Parts: sequence; structure tokens; C-alpha cells
Amino acid sequence: MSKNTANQLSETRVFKPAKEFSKKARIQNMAQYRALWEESVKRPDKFWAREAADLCWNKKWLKVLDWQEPFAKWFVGGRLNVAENCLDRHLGTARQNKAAIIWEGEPGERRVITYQQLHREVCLFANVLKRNKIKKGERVLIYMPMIPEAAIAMLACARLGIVHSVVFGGFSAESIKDRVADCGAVAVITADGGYRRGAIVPLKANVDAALKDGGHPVKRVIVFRRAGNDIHIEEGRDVWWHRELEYVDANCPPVPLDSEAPLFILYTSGSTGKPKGILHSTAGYLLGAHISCKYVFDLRDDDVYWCTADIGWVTGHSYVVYGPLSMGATSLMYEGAPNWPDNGRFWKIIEEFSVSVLYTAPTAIRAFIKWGDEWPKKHDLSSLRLLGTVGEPINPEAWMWYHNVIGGGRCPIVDTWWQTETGGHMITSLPGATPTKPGTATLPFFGVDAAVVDDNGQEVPPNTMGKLVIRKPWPSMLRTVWGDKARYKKTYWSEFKGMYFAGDGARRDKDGYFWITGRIDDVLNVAGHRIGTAEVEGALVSHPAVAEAAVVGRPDEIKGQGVVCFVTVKQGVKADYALRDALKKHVRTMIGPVATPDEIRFAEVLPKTRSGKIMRRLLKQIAAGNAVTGDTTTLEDFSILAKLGSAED
Ligand code: 7RM
Repeated sequence: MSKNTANQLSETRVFKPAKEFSKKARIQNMAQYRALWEESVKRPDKFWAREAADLCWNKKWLKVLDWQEPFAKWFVGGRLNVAENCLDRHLGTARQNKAAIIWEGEPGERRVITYQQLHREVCLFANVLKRNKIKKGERVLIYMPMIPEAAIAMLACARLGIVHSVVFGGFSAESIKDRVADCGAVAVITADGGYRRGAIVPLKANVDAALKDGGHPVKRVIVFRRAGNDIHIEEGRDVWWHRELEYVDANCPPVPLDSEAPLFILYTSGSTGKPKGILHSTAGYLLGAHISCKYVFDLRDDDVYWCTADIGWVTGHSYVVYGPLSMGATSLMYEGAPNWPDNGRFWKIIEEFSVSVLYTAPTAIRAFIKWGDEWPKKHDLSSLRLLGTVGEPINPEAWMWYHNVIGGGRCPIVDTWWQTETGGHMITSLPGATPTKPGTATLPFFGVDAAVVDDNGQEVPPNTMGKLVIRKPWPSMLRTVWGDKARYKKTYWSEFKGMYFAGDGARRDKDGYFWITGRIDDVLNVAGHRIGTAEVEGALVSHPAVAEAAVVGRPDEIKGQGVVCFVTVKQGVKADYALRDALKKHVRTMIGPVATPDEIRFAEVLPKTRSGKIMRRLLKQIAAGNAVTGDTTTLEDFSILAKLGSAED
């Protein structure tokens, strides 16, 4: 049992929302939550029709849900535009001159962009997309730093029905190349570079490397000048963002789109070596992002809301851009690292902008704990009213620290479980209603019929581990895996009949609270980033020195999990320090810095069953520095266990 699981089972602390908080909240008590939740799953048509009226529609839908398992259509026959919902409808209201985005660059520059200004910027850039003949339904890759133009590019695509696929700036040229090929992108929107810990990330150079071999459909690369670093401009293919603006005006009506029109593709790791292009659609996705901002963050017009996620992850899509802007909220964006120029950067930002809602990841919280209380203590954090976490299970120690040191003991914490695939929050507390316990995401959100089941799909009794499933479709669910319906069906809807299988293990306690213990497939969660072991293995075996590789996670105090690689080399190759470094570098080149191995262990052979399957269970125990226990009778060659023992030194 891991330390975290042991802590969870003995956790008895309960934190009730403060009365003053509940009084002002949209959902004020558990009775209200239960009544609405019951309605949302028993009479979904009624519930969702009422919530969908929060959005602005060009044409009302005819039917709330058309469910041909596992394919869902929500708000059938309706028409709307996501950018119109995030921008246009706030114009002519009190929000017109309100900050939509407050931005701070890593070097320290600041920009405040009002709804009126953001609307104008999005219209201008949408006209740039038109000018470059990029059409509705076509795919565009966005590979940008955390700057307002990243959101502007997303919203400009949404305004025209162009499908964006944002690639995290920490992914490599190879990753861009794979994604361009998979979704058939016709253009890439990027920047010369972005700042990270004082250095410049050469984004444009990575795009050049990704496109250099040709044989792809990219005909245009639009480059925003951010860092001023020298870049190559490929004549006939590359254009500068600021130059393009000289040719366009700000008149660009939003295109009314079908409810089910694809909005974006976001690639995420699964248990094979090839990332899946998760496809989200227009109406259902937006509604999911919107109502979670409404009920979970309970966003108000006077909030300064900060989600620290990068827009390269789904959290950045739903909770930096689409959700908060559809609510007319103020969304803060920060470009850089939390420890630049020193460990107090986040707390300085919160103090200086009076941030009221903070949404961040357990891995960041654990790093803050390690850096010491003196950093947050130097700053006035009294503007905070609500805290949130996402990305992995939060260990009770980190939860308590977040609650006491950051929240001053007064802010509710919403621990939100969800996935790239789910589009928005699925299991989470509601800040004015749910009594929280450190380490649990608590109860299902509206419309979510979650359960923990055994291998036969039967719900398990309280305090029994099982697999987390969702038993009904929900509006912001993924629609398919881009270009691969069979994979969509197989991955998510075939483990159990009629249920969405999340890939996570969980148990429910006596109060029905969900305690999520993490992935049960071959996906690692490294600092909140999803990384497939098969992807890392694929990268390793593509190196000429490597014969075989097996990658497992090991517990890591800060990152949650670390990447440990067991590698056998080809005959005649010397397994030495230089090769270790070369392999780490190779993985960075193939996938990106996020997947950098923490440890590479050379082995003579890998432990396998007689049928040739690598016994990862054993490797996990070894990687964690534990004795090998459990059933080893299927192991083909016992002597190799001893040989796998030595760690990287
Ligand atoms: C939003 C996001 C999804 C995986 C998911 C879980 C883990 C996320 C929590 C969590 C426990 C949480 N999308 N996860 N949130 N586990 N408690 N509150 O992270 O697609 O990148 O990852 O992350 O394993 O399956 S994701």
C-alpha cells in the first residue's frame, strides 16, 4: 500500500463550508445539491434545457440528447458560436469594459484586456485566418506560450468553425509532426519563442524542425513576435502575425455553428504509443465548461480568477479560456514558472492582482511546501476566497497546507476530478454545500452518474477498490477519437456495457465520497501531466542502441510519479553513463521535456512471463525500491530479478 492510500483510509477530518460562504453561494446546502443532482440524472432533458438557456443561441435545439451508444449528440439541431458566447454577448453590458484577461509575462510585463478589446483582437485575427484561406472544419495547430494571443488564436478559430489543436509548448518537434499528420492540420499558429525560467523556448524553431521533411498539409505558419529571438522565415509559408493585421479590419461576424460542430482536438496519452486526438464539440463542451465555472467556482463579476494551467492542457482550455469567458469573468494568465525569479512569484501575483479564486495542481502545492512557508507568508493572500485543485489525487498533507497556509483556514477547497475526455469537472465538491475531507474529490457533479465497479461491472460495496465508470452520457463528453471511432469505442465503452470507463481506480467511503487512487492502465501522471509508458518505450526503442525497454512509474514526493526506464541494449553496445544521458536526451527530443526519464536502469533481460509479456508489476516494485512480492510463478527466468536490483548511481 502506498503512503497516500494509507493516509486516505485513516482520514477522518471533515471541513464544512463556512455559513457566510454558503449564504452567498449558488448552491447553499446539501439538500439543494441532492435535489438538483437527482433532477440532472433522472430528468436530464429538463435540467440541461434550463442550464443551456444560460448560453446564447442562434437557433434553439430541437432535442436535448440523441444517444446511440457510444455516440452522443447534444442539443440536436441547435446553432451557436463559442466565441460569440465568450465575447460578443458581454458587449453592450456592464462587462464590456471589464478585464477579460489579465496577463503577466515571465519577465514582468503586464496587460489588461477588456472584453471589448478581446472581442476586437479576436475579430482581427479571425480575419487573418480568413485572409489566409483557412476554412471552417479545417484543422489548425496552436503551439504558443502562455500569452493572450494563445487565447485569441483559439477564439478566432472558434469564431469561424476552424478546429484547433493546441500542442503544449513543452512538447517536442516530433510531437508536433505526429499531431500535424494525425489531424491533417493546414496551418500552425506559433510564436518566435516563449519565456520559461528566464530562458527562451524556441517554439518557431521546433515548428520548423517538425515541418522540414515535407509531406504534410501545412501551407501556412503564422508567427507572433513574443520573445524577439532570431527565427527563420520560410518564404511562401511563414507570415508574421503583426504584419497580417495590417491587412484586415475588425469586422467579423461569428459563424452560427451546429451544436455538434467540432470545436477542438486535444491529444492525450493512453495505453498505446500513439496519443489519441480527443474531439470535443461546440454546444455540449461549452455548456460543461460554463456550468462548472458557475457552480464549482461559483464565479462572480468581482472575482479575479486564476487557473494556473497551461492552455496546452485541457484545464487551460476549459478553465483559462472557454469556461471563465463564457461566464464574463476575469481570467488571469501568467506566462512562466512559479519559481522565477524566486519561489514567491505566485503569491506576489495573488497579492498584486487581488486574486480571489485560485485553481492549481497538487504537484505545484507539494513543491510550494518544499520551498517553505516563508514565501507565501511574505504576501497578503487575504483576497483569496476559494481554492481548487486538479490533475491527480491530492495527498491530505498537501490539502491541509493549501487550506491553512494559502487559504488562511477560511477558503473552501474544491478537489475536481475530470479528464481531457470529460471536458469539464465530473466529481467535485460544491464550495457552499459539500463538507470536504482532505484527499477526496467528494461527489458527482450535475448530470454525472459515477460509480465504482468490479471487473464484472457490478457496483462494489463502500470502501472497496474498483474501477471508476460513468453510466450515462454527459454534454461535455468527448465525441470520438479523431479519425478512429473503433479506438474510441474500444478504449472507453467496451470494458463494461453501457458505461464509460475512465481508466482510474477508486473507492467510495461510507458517505458515498469518491477517493480516486490514480490510473490503472499504463498511463503515468507526472507532475499532473499524462504520459503513456508505451510512448516513452516507443521513444527509447527508436534509439539505435536499445533492444528493449519497459517504462514504469515510481512514487515521487513532488511530481506524484517519476519515470523509470528499464533498458536492454543491443549486442556490442556499451551500457554506460554516456548512453544514459543520450537516452534521456533522446526521449526529450522525441516527446518533450515533460517526459524526461528520472532514471534509466540497464538490464541484461527484462522479466517476462512465459508468453512474453513484460511483468511491469515486478518492475514497479523494483523501481520503487521495494522487495519483489506477490506472485512470481509466471516469471520465466528467476535469476534476472537479482540482476535488476541496482539503481542508477
Ligand atoms: C483535468 C486533467 C486525467 C487524469 C485522471 C486522473 C487524474 C485529474 C484528479 C485526478 C484524482 C483529481 N485531465 N486526475 N484530476 N485524480 N483527483 N482531482 O487532469 O486528461 O490530463 O488527466 O488525471 O487519473 O484520469 S488529464
